[in-house]
Amino acid sequence: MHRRNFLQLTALSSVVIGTGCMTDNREAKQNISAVIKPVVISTWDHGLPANAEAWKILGNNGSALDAVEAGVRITEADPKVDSVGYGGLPDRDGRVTLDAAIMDHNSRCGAVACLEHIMHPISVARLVMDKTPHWLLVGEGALQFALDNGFKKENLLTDQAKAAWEKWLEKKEYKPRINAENHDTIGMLALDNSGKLAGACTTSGLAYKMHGRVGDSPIVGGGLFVDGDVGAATATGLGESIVRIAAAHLIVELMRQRNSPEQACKLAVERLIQKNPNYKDIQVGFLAINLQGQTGAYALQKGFTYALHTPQGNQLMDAPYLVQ
Ligand code: SD4
Repeated sequence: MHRRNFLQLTALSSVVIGTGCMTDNREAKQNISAVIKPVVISTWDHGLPANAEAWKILGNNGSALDAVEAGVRITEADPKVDSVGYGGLPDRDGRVTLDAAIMDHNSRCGAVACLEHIMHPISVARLVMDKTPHWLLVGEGALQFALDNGFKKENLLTDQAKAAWEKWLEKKEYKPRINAENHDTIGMLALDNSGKLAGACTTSGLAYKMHGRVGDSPIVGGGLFVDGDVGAATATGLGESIVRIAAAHLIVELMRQRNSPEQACKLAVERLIQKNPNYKDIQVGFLAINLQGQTGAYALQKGFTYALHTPQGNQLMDAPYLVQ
């Protein structure tokens, strides 16, 4: 269903969903007739099955934190999604390396970066948050921690991803790629029935990157940020451009200044353009949610879709974008 139709549908119901059409604080305040919850929003079309999984928890009064972890695990295990978990495209040495982060309502955070051989980096990130005094584990240390905690060592390089990498190698470039097309990272944000927020972000990062390269997704404040007093945000797209503006943190701070989620995402895209002279060659998409359950998105270029699940249903939406 298209965004416009979805808006018509929600307009018929008694709640008003913040679509981000609101551009100032007074309007934003006036349009909040009820808190919408639970709500879950996630990047790209594979957000639909991920949202559906999260909804099994949210719809049963479960926690946003459990919901976002369960939701993105669906994408991590899907071999058809070539930018997340199993089936992810490898780095230029043929190694699948994964980044993930999770945050709760109280801004507790856990993350892993450059983790190999583990199907569900998001659950390792959750364990880093819950069971260690640290927030981020990387590489061998992250793998060791996962194995010590019962995770299985697996081969995550599917035949299809291997074939794509071998084809890439034939060009004999062996250059890390900066691209606009490989950006199916899943970022998911949820508000549960008790009014608590959480977020998760998980990715195999840029295809054919240098070994050891880490993007924005596991970086708190870059690809993910949650502040239970305000809202939450997540990012997809070229991590190197996203961290230059600490995008997820910026978006949450813009919501703190009473911008609607969509307006906050749009302002962040504008900032990203200012700071990244190569903005025409890249893609970036942002998602945000606030404590009222209003959601919003904005992209740099055309083509960013996201999935929104409210009590009215699970819908695919086209994000507005800035560069025509
Ligand atoms: C990264 N933001 O590693 C991620 C890329 C992405 O699907 O969105 N990939 O830079």
